[in-house]
Amino acid sequence: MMDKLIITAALTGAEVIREQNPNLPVTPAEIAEAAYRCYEAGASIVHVHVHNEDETPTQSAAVFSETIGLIKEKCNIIIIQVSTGGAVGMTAEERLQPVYLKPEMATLSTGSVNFGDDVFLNPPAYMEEFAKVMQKQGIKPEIEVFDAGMINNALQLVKKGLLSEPLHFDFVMGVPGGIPGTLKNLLHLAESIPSGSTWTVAGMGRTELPLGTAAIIMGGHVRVGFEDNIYYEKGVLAESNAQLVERIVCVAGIHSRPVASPDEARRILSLA
Ligand code: KMH
Ligand code: ZN
Repeated sequence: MMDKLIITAALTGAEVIREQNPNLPVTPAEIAEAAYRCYEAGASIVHVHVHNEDETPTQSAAVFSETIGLIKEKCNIIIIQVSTGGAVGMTAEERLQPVYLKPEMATLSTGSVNFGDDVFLNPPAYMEEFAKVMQKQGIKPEIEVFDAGMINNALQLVKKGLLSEPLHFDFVMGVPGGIPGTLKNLLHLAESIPSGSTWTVAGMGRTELPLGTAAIIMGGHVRVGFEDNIYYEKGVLAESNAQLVERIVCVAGIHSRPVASPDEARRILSLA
């Protein structure tokens, strides 16, 4: 029997700007409104990145704190997952700032990967430090897997006592430089994690819908949103993050997979 489907809304990302899609939420108030609309549409987790006023990405504790406060004012129930990936080129200290605000979840990338023309650096020292801080703060990490070897890196952290099972993975597929977003690769990743783990898939661009559909059928979970994909269909920009959530809820319905509420997601993910 499959768990109910956990939908994560990745509302905005470090690499996306309003010029690419005018419906992108940028300010803390816009991000909070988008989170609420995604919750209403069926999301139980919001993955949060924030921006400066000039739209550049930031990991500033002040901006995160304002944004999280506004999300909670609008929607106290949704699970907040902060990004510790931030943007390429940020230091570990910069990236870790939102973790000290004690959100329920935070991302933990377990390996370095080429990222377009850049490199997203996650050497062992970063992974260990990030995992330690999350463990100390009682935050559930979502292990971000941009390529297959990153699963093994996460298992090394388990061996070192820095991560505890059950693990929760996010297969981030289709980043230029990372694992391509094919069904064969998704099957391989899903079969490579320890039994008892949970997983979600974030397919970049046009892979978002087919990989999300596969995850629904396979018993995984799904992430959608403007961080990963700004289009509704080829050449048509999405109107909102909520529109992308609504579509995946519809696909889940077609496949008779009920959608989890935030509290059901907390149980499925063994959140404290
Ligand atoms: N912006 C990417 C370099 C995460 O949120 O944890 C990293 C990223 C991953 O977005
Ligand atoms: Zn992110």
